[in-house]
Amino acid sequence: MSTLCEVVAARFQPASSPDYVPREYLRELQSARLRSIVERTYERVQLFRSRMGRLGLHPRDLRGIEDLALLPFTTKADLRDTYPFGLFASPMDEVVRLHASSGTTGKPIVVAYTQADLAIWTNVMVRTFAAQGIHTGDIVQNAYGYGLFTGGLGAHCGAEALGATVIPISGGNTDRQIMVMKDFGVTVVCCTPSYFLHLLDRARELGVDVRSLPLRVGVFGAEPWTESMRTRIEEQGGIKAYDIYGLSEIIGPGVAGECVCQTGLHVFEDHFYPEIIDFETERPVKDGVEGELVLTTLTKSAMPMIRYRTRDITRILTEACPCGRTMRRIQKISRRSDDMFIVRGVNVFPSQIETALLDVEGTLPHYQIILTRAQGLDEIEVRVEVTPEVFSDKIGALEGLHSRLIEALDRVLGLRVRIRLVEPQSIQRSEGKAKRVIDRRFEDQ
Ligand code: DLL
Repeated sequence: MSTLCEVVAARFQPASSPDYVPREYLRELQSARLRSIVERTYERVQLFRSRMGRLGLHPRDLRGIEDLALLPFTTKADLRDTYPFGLFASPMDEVVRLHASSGTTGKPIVVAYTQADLAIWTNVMVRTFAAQGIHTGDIVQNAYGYGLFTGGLGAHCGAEALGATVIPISGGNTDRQIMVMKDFGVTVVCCTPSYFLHLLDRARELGVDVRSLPLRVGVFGAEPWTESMRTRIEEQGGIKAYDIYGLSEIIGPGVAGECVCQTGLHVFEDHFYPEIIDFETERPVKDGVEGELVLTTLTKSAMPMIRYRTRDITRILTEACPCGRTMRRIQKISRRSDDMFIVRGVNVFPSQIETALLDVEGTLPHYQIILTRAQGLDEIEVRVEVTPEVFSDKIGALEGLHSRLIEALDRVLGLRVRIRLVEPQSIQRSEGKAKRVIDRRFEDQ
């Protein structure tokens, strides 16, 4: 019997779609596009030209994609240092849209699009949605924030161009989201995974059974989420939950997305070339090895990014995807190199904590990590919501859960962590990206 993936692969393999181009052809295309984007950036962006100069490099030295690693990196600090428009490669009268995202200091980083860039963005969003089985006739509730954040408008233009019906509801006002979902017959929802969990909780409180609604697909991204979280979302929402990845510096959502096989995110390699580098040596690693994702935009005009250091940690998957797409996949991004924190000498990633918590029966996927320092010693406390059943049960159930969680975290982190079990709904919900870590260690210093 055919698997779902094979059926879909057979049905949706239009010869003209770039998603299925033979790899040899793709490589030629990537090489040609790289040469031309490097030339453009060299001519128009002072920072890039001077870096190339320092390395003794000229665009004509570049043969093709095989020489990518010769080129200098670009970082978030470069965007900060050239704030607001210093990395633009198009004159302002060709720039038709600006977005912004948080920087490492008080100022945001600003990104720009020409008409052609917006068309590329729409194209990759259409391909993402199509790969997730979304089509004309679907009713898409777009609860990503509209505004400077790229999530809202990115998903909006893609869903509209695909031919679906878009509800541009933006983030927030959860009761209204639930009403709209129910009354408008919504079939697809786009938002952060943490916000969707909040929406599910609130729906339950309002007596709305999301499983009985026509909703069938969720397109979740903008923050890391684990496989355990996916299982909860799919079970509680009665939907298929797909991952979508992107970042403002590269284009916004639509750099990569899962197909119905849910085995990694296909990178739209005809526009964004992925490399994985080793943190220490900063050299590219082989496919399959974990490291930091570095992306090069091959086609964007207004703000080309050459070897942009995303800080996101992943690896390129080597096996072919059963869906038949030739675009390589990256593994779900579980963490960033810079959300790592160090407690008593131990490197900790929030996602490790999340996975350990969710593997223990009786917890809810709402948690917060609080870091404090007492007499020079770091303390880590994890506040986690427990299910109403556990919470209303005898004290024994809470105590049992408490020690199971301590053990689970000790096993994963090798650290004694303080656990505070809190009642459902007591951790503040976010309408966008969830704030998982509160670091108070340096407040009084
Ligand atoms: O979050 C773009 C986006 C909007 C992606 C909607 C998906 C859906 P920024 O605000 O610039 O852009 O944040 C980019 O968010 O470098 C990752 O660390 C994180 N991120 C984005 N998508 C995912 C994901 C948007 N699917 C930063 N999984 C990135 C894990 C993600 N992390």
